[in-house]
Amino acid sequence: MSTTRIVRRKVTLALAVAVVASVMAACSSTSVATGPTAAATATSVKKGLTVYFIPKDTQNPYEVIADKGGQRALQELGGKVVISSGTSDTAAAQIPSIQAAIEAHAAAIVIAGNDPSALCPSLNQAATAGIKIVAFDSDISCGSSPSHLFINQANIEQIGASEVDLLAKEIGSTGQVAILSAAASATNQNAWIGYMKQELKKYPNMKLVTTVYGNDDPATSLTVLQGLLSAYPNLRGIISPTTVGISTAAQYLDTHKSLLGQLTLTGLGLPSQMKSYVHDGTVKEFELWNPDNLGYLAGYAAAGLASGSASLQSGSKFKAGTLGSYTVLAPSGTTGPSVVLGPPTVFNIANIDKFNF
Ligand code: RAM
Repeated sequence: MSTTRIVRRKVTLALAVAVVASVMAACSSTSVATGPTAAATATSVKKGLTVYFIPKDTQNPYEVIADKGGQRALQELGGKVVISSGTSDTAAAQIPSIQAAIEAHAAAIVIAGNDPSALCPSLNQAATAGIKIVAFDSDISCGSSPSHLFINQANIEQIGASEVDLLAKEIGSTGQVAILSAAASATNQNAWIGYMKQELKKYPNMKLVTTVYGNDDPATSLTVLQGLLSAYPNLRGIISPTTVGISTAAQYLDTHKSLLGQLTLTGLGLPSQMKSYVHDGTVKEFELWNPDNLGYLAGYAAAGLASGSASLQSGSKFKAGTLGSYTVLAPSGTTGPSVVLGPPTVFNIANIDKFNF
């Protein structure tokens, strides 16, 4: 029998066992709440939990820092994290990691969605096998199948609007601007871009000419950046709402300083990657949150959901170690139950040396 078939049989068996177990649990007790909006039933987190962290890819330094935060959380809780993903930002590259989590009988999956809907069937399979689903960084949009908690880095509208405001301030609210994004299917970038477009309405003299996609790959980001610069020689500003895009663009501008007389770059960046460009004047201001804290919060949320000490119910609270207590927000728009880490920080020459991520 081929390996694939053995694996498939194992998964089917595991799913059947999980379904029987959940039916038995539902039948044997009426006091245990099992629905997606069930209130928290336990007061502490179980030890020995395995949480699969599935980042957008395993090579993006931002995702690596976020996963380390998750490992820190599970270490504190007496559990462990398995980091698994592909090397390109596609849903297809993440699906084998979801299957691996199912086979390993993980307690929870924490995933950064490379696509809002393409991951839903696999995640549904995981949820049916009893695995709790948490999205972080980039949300999934699966309706109620499976239900999940989104750990949001910061208010979506605020991120989008503030990036436009930062650029407007630097270019006197005038001229052609462009966006250098990550993958075209990335939920987080697309949500922020939606709010950037709304905010741009406040600046009638700033014109968004195009959005290009570097797939969070430095080489692709550089290629699309060069294409952008040759197609729009009068471009005044670039917003790159991705740490990979902004660092690639900053590196390019650093070696093509003549462009700086006309072109301003801002967006979302890691202070560690951007420090030298701020010091030499290539970039003035950009923003971000602490990705390590994002992963840590997601780790606590996943462990809490798997233990029954956290729930998806609006207004319910759970403890996230040194970060303190967090409250689950009610679904709003296309976002289901979520938790927000906190407001982003704007970095510039005055504060950039204070940050180590
Ligand atoms: C990149 C990724 C990630 C995003 C950050 C700001 O590293 O696209 O999803 O949150 O940038």
